[in-house]
Amino acid sequence: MKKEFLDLGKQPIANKFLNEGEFDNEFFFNLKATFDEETKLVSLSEFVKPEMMFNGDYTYHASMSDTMKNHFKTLAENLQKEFRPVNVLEIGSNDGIFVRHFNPDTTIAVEPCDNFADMTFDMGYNTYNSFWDNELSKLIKQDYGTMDLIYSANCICHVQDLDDTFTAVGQLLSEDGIFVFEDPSLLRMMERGSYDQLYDEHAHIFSVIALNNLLGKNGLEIFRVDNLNVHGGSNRIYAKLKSNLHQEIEPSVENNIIEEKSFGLDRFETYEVFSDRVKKSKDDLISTLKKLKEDGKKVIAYGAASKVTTVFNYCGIDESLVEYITDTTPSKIGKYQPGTHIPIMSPDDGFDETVDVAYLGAWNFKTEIMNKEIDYLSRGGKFITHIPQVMIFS
Ligand code: JHZ
Repeated sequence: MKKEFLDLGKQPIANKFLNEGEFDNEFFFNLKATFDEETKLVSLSEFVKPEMMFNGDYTYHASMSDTMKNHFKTLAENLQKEFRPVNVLEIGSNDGIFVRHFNPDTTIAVEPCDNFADMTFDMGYNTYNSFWDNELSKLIKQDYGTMDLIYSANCICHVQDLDDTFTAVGQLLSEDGIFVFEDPSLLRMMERGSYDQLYDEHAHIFSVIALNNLLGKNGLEIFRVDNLNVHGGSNRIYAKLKSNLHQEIEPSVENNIIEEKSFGLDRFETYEVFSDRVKKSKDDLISTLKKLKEDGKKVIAYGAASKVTTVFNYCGIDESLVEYITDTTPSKIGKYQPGTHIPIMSPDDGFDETVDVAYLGAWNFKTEIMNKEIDYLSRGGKFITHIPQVMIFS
């Protein structure tokens, strides 16, 4: 049975940045999170149609950060060294940040957003401009045979029907093939109070406990879990076919499950406590921003991440508290944040000496940003965050 524990109010499509004149008739849905007592999976109570989120207007470019470019390069090298895969497929290949490290002759990209599918196609990869499902998996198997490595980053948690996704993976894997995927960690979200990991795209936030149940139901088995720092704390899951007995199950699987259980991720009460923490975070953020305003400070936001859409819409933050948001992504600049309609500017135009405090929307890139903005900090500029609790820092 699914039990609701968090209500983040009416929310728009987090990555649908608007042009002037597009504010009327904007789509909103109820963003609520549920816990499934049976599978222990945390999901949204209402799913948004995938075509409304992932289409030719999709704006999230994975390669906008050096941290992520290095992250995928290192991973690709390690996977090649350890598993020596020949046939490789990526689900949700975005701008090619991962596949670019593999041979285009034996690597397939799957990407539903036309603008990004065009990019990997132009890079020479066989690209299926399509959503991942059983039908597509069968078609690929017919055309190319089985895969030695199926990889996916920040994408499986977007998929609403996980049983279909996992059976589609299982039937395309070669006998010794591996399925590696990484998504935000539920444990880290709960520890850090990062409720902004919840938005339309994130249909689920995974615990290892829940994935162990769901993969197991669909003929797959986790054999390793890596805990990663990226995107506010993620888990990289390595899975294999249950019938593959060569690959040993490593202690990291059980260790993660033990850690999650000791935090209480398998109990509903833990989520009720989290919900109270989120309400307090909202009150603290609004009162801190109001105080800064009263003190005559110029406050902006740094990074128009999807996560900021959740926070600003949930907290009711508008231009009266945060003048504008700066972001380096060309397709976001000149547009307006979904729901709040706060303008997005290039950092070259908006991150100047008039700024007193910047809300760190891209808090998951804190180290990269602190290093980059050394001049801002040394002239007295400050940041504000809600992770792990609301605070101003420099
Ligand atoms: P960032 C997206 O989430 C959506 P978002 C998706 N659902 C997901 O799961 C994660 O990615 C992986 C900007 N920026 O990466 C770039 C600067 O302006 O946290 C981005 O617009 N200056 C697929 O949107 C935003 O911040 C900088 O120096 O929450 C960060 O968005 C840096 C480093 C980033 O993902």
